[in-house]
Amino acid sequence: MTPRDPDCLFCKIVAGEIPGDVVHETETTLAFRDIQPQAPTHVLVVPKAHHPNAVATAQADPQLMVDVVLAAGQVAEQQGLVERGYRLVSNTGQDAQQSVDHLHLHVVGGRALQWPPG
Ligand code: D5M
Repeated sequence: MTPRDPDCLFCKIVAGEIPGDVVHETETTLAFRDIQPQAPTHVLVVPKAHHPNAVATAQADPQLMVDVVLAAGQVAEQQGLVERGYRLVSNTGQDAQQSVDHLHLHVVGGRALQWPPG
């Protein structure tokens, strides 16, 4: 059975209990637009199963982490980001300002991005 946290915002979007602007779906992942976009294209790719962050996902289910990264690549392709490039970001923990404890890869692109991040 897919692990789920009943209090988790992204579990609720995966379950269809909260609306999401879904742009891509696979058997194990869902991708939807970020409600606070930081660039012309800003999509979040999540595993349908609840895992708190990227490392925890890779430890619990390595193939699932691969699925999430491959889905992010498909989103980048679908959104026309591949030619000019894009950023994959996974914030982990307090100092990184992770606000939802369910792994999400930010797929950010559509403009020239700054480095380093804040
Ligand atoms: O990123 C968490 C991201 O989740 C942040 O960029 C806002 C976004 N967010 C919050 N609620 C929603 C809903 N309901 N739909 C879509 N996007 C949402 P973090 O890396 O944890 O700071």
